[in-house]
Amino acid sequence: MSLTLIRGGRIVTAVDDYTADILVDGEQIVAIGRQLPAGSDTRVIDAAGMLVFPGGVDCHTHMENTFGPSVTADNFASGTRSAAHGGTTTIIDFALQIPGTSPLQAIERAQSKAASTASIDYGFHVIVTQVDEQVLADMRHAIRHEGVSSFKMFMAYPGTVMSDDAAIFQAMRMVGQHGGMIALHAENGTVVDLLIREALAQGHTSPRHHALTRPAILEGEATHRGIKLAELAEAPVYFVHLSAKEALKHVVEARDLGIPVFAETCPHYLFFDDSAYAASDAEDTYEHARFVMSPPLRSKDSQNALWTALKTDDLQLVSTDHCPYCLKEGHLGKVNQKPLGRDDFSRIPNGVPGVETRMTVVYDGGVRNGRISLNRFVELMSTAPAKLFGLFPRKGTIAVGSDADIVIFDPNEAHTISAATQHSDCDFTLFEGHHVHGKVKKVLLRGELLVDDGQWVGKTGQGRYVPRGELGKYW
Ligand code: DUC
Ligand code: ZN
Ligand code: ZN
Repeated sequence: MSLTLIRGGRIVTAVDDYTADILVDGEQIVAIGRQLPAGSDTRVIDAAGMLVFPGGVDCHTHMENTFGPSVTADNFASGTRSAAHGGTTTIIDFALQIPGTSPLQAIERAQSKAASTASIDYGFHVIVTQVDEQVLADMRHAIRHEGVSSFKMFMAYPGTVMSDDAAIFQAMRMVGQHGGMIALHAENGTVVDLLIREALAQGHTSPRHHALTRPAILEGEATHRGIKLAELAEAPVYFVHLSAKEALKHVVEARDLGIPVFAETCPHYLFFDDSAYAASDAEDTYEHARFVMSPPLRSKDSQNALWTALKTDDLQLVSTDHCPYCLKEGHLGKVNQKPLGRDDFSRIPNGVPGVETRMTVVYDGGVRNGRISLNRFVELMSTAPAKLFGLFPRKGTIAVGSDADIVIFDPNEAHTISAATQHSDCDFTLFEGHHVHGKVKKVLLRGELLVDDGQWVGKTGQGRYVPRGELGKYW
């Protein structure tokens, strides 16, 4: 057994804020108190003047995920190292059901990619692309026996991953009875598709047409429809990457009625808006491809509404949707990246990196700017995702008996974010040049140091699969 004493830090959880020592024995926290004694064999970490948070839980990442011809730029090795540097110690990634195959095979495939390469803990949602009786039975099995209790379904991308309303309803009805939850990508896919075809036919090929063909009203419509389907199915529902006030209003309305509706937003929607597309009309498709994600960036009004909703718990958490594609074709040998859509915005792979910057930018822009409290920050970054997705109290808090996933954070250290100093295999960050206060200094995963004074000291493969329990215990 190895003992570690984290001495004198300001421990912040979703509800607590006090200065104390944390004793870690092996993988877990075994004591919290003032002036805990250290034996000669105890490693002591001085955390005086530092904030001490539970490790971040990012429940929306795409490591080595394949969408059409493109594979995301981070695999589990690079992506989880990058996450750890940003203070995240658990991710929930995606396992894609290839139509005609079982969700259980999808889990097996995802497990084989992550098992020996992830350096932080991980779980999976299955992306369900086809529903029949056998698939429903396999989903039930996944909840009970595989630790996979959430499933993403797409209301967008017809012809590839989109599910129709009946399939979504069937899946919701089943998971609602068995402790699971459907996570929805809410955009009206067939109308978006029509708008894309019309834009291209008129010769509009530049990236800003990505945003123009995915209007907020179509996110609002799909969100409303998803809520109604969930209501009828008597099941909880979760909206991924909620970006628009037109969608948020339906979530707020449902939650006010006590319907179990949950939603995340992402840092890119909190810090960027659709003015980013303004100059992208001409030939310069390449640079503005960096802002191609789905849903696209929204209005300033939407952005303000998202911040308010984070404060009032109308939105429950901030995930990254870390779905990185490089700006430069061939960077680290990666192909079919953003330049794929140089002449046709609809071919630009949708997604941006973010797993390394999530905690820092939300701390700086949220806590330091007075938009959210420190406790709320921890809740959004760690506790709420752990509770919603069946990881709490093993993850998501600092408590005796919890995994010793701990972030030591200097609230005052100023630095400038740059892809050049990050650890992702992606060649850009949306936050390039942003000057922020607050830096992740040390990160422990189950008692092992991964990051020490900003330096990587972890090991590839030391992450572990965390089976998740049935959901609904903490709503
Ligand atoms: N949705 C996601 O959640 N991630 C990447 C692409 C998308 O449309
Ligand atoms: Zn999505
Ligand atoms: Zn995603």
